[in-house]
Amino acid sequence: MKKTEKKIRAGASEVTACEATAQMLEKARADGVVLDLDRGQDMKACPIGEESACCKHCFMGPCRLNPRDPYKKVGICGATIDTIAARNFGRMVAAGSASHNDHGMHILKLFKDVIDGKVLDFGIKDVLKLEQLALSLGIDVEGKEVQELGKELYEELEKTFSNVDGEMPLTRRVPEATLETWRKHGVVPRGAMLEVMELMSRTHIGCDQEYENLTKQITRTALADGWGGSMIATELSDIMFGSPVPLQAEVNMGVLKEDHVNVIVHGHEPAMFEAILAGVNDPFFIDQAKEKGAEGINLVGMCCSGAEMMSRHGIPHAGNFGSTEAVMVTGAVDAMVVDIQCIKQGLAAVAKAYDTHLITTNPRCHIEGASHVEFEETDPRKCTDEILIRAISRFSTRSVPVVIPSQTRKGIHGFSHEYIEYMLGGTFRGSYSPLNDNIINGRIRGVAGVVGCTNPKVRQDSVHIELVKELIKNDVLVLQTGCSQIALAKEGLLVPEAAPLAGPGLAEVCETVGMPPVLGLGSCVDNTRILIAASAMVKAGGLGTSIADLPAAGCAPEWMSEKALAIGHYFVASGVFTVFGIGFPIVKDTKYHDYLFRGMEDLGYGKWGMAKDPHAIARLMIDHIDKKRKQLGIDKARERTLVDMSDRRELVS
Ligand code: SF4
Ligand code: MSK
Repeated sequence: MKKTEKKIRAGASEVTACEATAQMLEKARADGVVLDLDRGQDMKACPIGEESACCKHCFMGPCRLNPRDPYKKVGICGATIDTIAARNFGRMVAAGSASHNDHGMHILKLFKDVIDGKVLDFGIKDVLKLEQLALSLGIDVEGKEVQELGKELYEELEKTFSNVDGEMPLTRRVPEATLETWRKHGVVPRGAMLEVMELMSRTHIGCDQEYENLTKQITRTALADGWGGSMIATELSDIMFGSPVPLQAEVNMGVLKEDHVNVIVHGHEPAMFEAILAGVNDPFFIDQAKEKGAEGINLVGMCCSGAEMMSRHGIPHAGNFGSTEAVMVTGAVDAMVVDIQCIKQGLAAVAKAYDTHLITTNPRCHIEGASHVEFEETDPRKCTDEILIRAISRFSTRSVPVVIPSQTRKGIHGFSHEYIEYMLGGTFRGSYSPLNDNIINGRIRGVAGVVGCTNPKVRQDSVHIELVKELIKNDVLVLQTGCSQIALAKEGLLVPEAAPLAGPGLAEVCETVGMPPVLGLGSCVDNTRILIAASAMVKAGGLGTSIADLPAAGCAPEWMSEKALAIGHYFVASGVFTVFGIGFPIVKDTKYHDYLFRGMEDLGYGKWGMAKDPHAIARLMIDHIDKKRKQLGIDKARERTLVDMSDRRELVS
């Protein structure tokens, strides 16, 4: 018997709330294969590292401070717990911001190549959005052809990464009062490369050792993510591949088909997924698959690549971050194709155990044990055709039993911020005013963004699900992205029929408009859609002058990545109370903890919060929303009124 098999582990349904994943975890255990969900139980996190009470920024250390008595001693260089915590937090934000900016910069490069005619397989699908984005940056669009306008837009957006002074272009979309707060504190981001570089430099031994000053650069670096690289990734992907509009898609492992060649795409960048979509619809490959005895080719997404393609094209989705290893236990995955971010190295061993092709495609992300087929935008089909050839070949020689869980759920996905505006305001006067009106009159209590990862430290999906149910029950409209959106989609909440689960006010609005109480906006990089929606709410009027005034809150209840921390901090810096579940990598009862969890709000930003239990998280968020309602003087407006026909007409007109 293997050593790993002796371990006493929790039952599969205690590890995950996803029945399909639990079924595959049990099968993996029976097969003697160890998945991430079990490795998560086996790994005991270092408590000192978990709370950032250690520093390894130089080789005099590593230095460990006592998290129970954090002011008892300092590092060899004299660094205090506040300096160490701020530096560690800052480096996590730097890494997260770098990831999104790297993603955004590659999308911008692709956009340039499309405009210059160097890449011919992609084009400009949403010309209206191209013009709107240009206009929002002060570019005159009158009489300009797409190519000319695209070149001007590229030159402006390129400053997002290369600026060494001034203000990042997309900060022009920030509500004036929020921008003024940033200017007052000197945190308006300049260029993303500079911000990440400066943060890494300032966190070096013997540099910035004052936590408030360090936090300024941490804030600027996070804002360079949300209002920089991430926003560029979302906006230009919409322009090139089409802006999402609501459409129906199926979620969970039951989307796999035993009699089809199953190809899963997992990662974050849309280009490779778009190219493979063209390939699977090519009659040549369909015939090839049929020749090998398959009924066809079944293209499926996972994680954030999947969330993006589901929102844009209705491609089925097999599961979120916590299910990417488990899905291969089905034996039905003929190829898992990956690009960048959130791709566990453990996939390689599981792929080997189930005779699945694990194929990396991006020069920035190879994995030991996977095969690599490089994706080039100038010749995308070279890579994706090779993937299909391998997947079809594996189908015809499947050597492991196929067991596919039956679970699937239909949901409505693809609520871009433009569509939310249209849905609420109508064709001729798209506006966020009806949303604001419903917040002011109390039918909707406030808005919450519930986003982020899954983490084997808690039962997969369970905190997302309980939290969102509690929020909508209390009339809070929930916007979702990333792996959280998939958790709720699997639970069946992304349908208009879920309206009765909402409180009476929110349910009334959902039924009138025909929308779900939980709106799925896309991948984790698409959190910027929430920033734009929040800015539009401020601009629509009646809810204050800055994002910090809105009755809104955010949460990543099962977060795990540095990207999530960067996202959290750009929401805090933009004015949003942001609660993280799981834990927070800062020692409690320190000056630095107090600064992030209270002091930042006094400066006009949002603030951080932390709670593990979903009901405790909901309480924190709802209390904050109620506090903001009170400050706005709309706390008296939550009396229930019956909606008559003229009210309904007003809501939908
Ligand atoms: Fe220790 Fe200071 Fe070096 Fe950190 S930078 S490892 S606290 S001596
Ligand atoms: S993939 S960052 S696990 S949301 Fe965007 Fe999911 Fe979190 Fe990765």
